[in-house]
Amino acid sequence: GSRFWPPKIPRSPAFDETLSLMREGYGFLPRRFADLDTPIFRTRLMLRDVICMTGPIAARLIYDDARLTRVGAMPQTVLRLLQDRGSVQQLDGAAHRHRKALFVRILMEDKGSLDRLVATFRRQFLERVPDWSRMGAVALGKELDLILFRTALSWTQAPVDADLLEDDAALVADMIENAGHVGPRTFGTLFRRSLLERRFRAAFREIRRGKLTPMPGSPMAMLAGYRDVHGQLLSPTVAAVELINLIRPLVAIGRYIVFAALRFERHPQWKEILAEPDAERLTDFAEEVRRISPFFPFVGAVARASFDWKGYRIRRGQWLMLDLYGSCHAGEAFRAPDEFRPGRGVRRDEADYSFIPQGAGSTARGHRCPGEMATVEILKEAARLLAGVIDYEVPEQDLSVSLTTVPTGPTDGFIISGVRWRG
Ligand code: HEM
Ligand code: MYR
Repeated sequence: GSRFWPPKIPRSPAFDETLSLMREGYGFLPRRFADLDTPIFRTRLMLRDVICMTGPIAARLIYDDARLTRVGAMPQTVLRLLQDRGSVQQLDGAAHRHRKALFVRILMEDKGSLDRLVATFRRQFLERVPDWSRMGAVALGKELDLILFRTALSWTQAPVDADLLEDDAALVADMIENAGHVGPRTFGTLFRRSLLERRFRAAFREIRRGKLTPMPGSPMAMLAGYRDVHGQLLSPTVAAVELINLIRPLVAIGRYIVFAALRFERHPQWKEILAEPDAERLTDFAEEVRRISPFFPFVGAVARASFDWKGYRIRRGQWLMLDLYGSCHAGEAFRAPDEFRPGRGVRRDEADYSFIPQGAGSTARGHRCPGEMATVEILKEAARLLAGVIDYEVPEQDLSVSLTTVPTGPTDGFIISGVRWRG
């Protein structure tokens, strides 16, 4: 990179920048790296000292599982809306690797499991098309929440009563929507989540008592049967937390699908190209959508012990932050980074510390997202459906994407109309 690692970590002049972070969203970190002309600076967030970093060198550090932990790395409300206490993300060392292997098996190694997931998504999507034709205007994001929630239930085999399905889908979408800020809706969402966790906990207890038998090989069965490093089964509480860690992020993929639909509007040639399915070009498109779209803004980590790194002294307990969004938009790594160019051919690659929308480094040994393959495959399937299987109009609306809201999306949500099968 062209940016210079200074001998001493510069400090941002403000006393505490929590309010600026909330105001500036995705732009907060990139703006300060640019203004201070450095890939590293120190500031205070929520009155706590934090070192903020960007780029591939920093990504190597933040995804170094030996020296860092995710415990204490995000505000409690964010933690409990997303990964939650007791989750794989809150484990370190051998216990983390052992539990992570379960996610890697379910989401990466078991080809059948991944194929079932994509096929389920396709079926759930196609099932909605006749209704969309009758509806006139369709809010794509909301429809995708429901489609992906149904997909997640069917694929994991998580039990949810039919009459609660729409409420539960909205709850899971709210976990994601509210993770970026603390507001009046945070606590209501946390409370509703606790009720869902309670129901899932009860389901795992019934499995233990032999009163419920999940389909063998399903994620529900894998979670129920998983034994940790000490040969212990997961407590029903932790099993429920990890079940939500499969369901919630699958629903989050809908946000990338909306960004993909938005790209089809801005670059209609890509809709034409993908109307004739071509595996490589679908991957080019899906991966470039992951690179360019503002989604997971940054990740936090905490030093487990004091150490020296690049001439800096990092003290035990030091809070660190890595700019994922900015790293994916760095001019040093990507030519014309703000331009949508699927032809650049970025791919998920554990050796590439620049293209890191869902974390960096080793999935099996560090905290990198195990859901990337599932995300890419579902995104490809969605692109195939939107470009090649259905036709629709995009009526006049505000399609601008605010970079100050986290997470974000098109202002009017992305409304489509006149949905029909492609002739
Ligand atoms: C971890 C983003 C989809 C399951 C992560 C991390 C990021 C991320 C940035 C790393 C957090 C860290 O370094 O501490 C995303 C985004 C997604 C997505 C933007 C788009 C929808 C998925 C999917 C699944 C999933 C589909 C599973 C079905 C997980 C789990 C972890 C994780 C279990 C914790 C891994 C660990 O701590 O070892 N995700 N993810 N994610 N993700 Fe995803
Ligand atoms: C998931 O559901 O796990 C995947 C996507 C969630 C995106 C939520 C974006 C807001 C995150 C704020 C992170 C603050 C970390 C210090």
